[in-house]
Amino acid sequence: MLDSKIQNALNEQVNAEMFSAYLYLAMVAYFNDLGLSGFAVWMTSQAQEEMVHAMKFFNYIVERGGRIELLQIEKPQAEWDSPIAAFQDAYKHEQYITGRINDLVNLAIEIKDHATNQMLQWFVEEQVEEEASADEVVQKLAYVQDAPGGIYMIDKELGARVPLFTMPVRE
Ligand code: OFO
Repeated sequence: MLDSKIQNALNEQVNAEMFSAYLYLAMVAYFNDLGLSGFAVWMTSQAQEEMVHAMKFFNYIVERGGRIELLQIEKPQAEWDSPIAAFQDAYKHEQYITGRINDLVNLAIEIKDHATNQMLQWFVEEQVEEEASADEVVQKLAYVQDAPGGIYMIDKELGARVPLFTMPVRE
């Protein structure tokens, strides 16, 4: 049985993960609009991962006998000034999510919920990767400084990311 405080916090995390998916889908739309299909493929995979994150929290709450309450998902930003601005936002967003995961761990420890703490360790590790992968693209984009040749190369590279599951992607 889940303590009500942690149940609410985990329930809110389902919403935060769904918002992450929404934010990255907004970036998919932005990149498609720019004709950067490789960037869009990369962000589609990222959005898929976020849906998986949301379902991990969802399933955990159910498994522990908790009750899900789906909350309203905030409307994400739709436009960015440049590809690097979008990726900087993705990196910033991942740092924000890391903070949320750390707060959840702190709460689980505070109320001595060892099972939740253990489940959250997967996310602690995942956030290291999430921050690193967004930051890696920011660094590459900073390196090419909007030079069309460089953007083209990065687009090709990002387009090679393999999606988690099949979904219609605009090529
Ligand atoms: Fe991108 O890690 Fe979940 O939100």
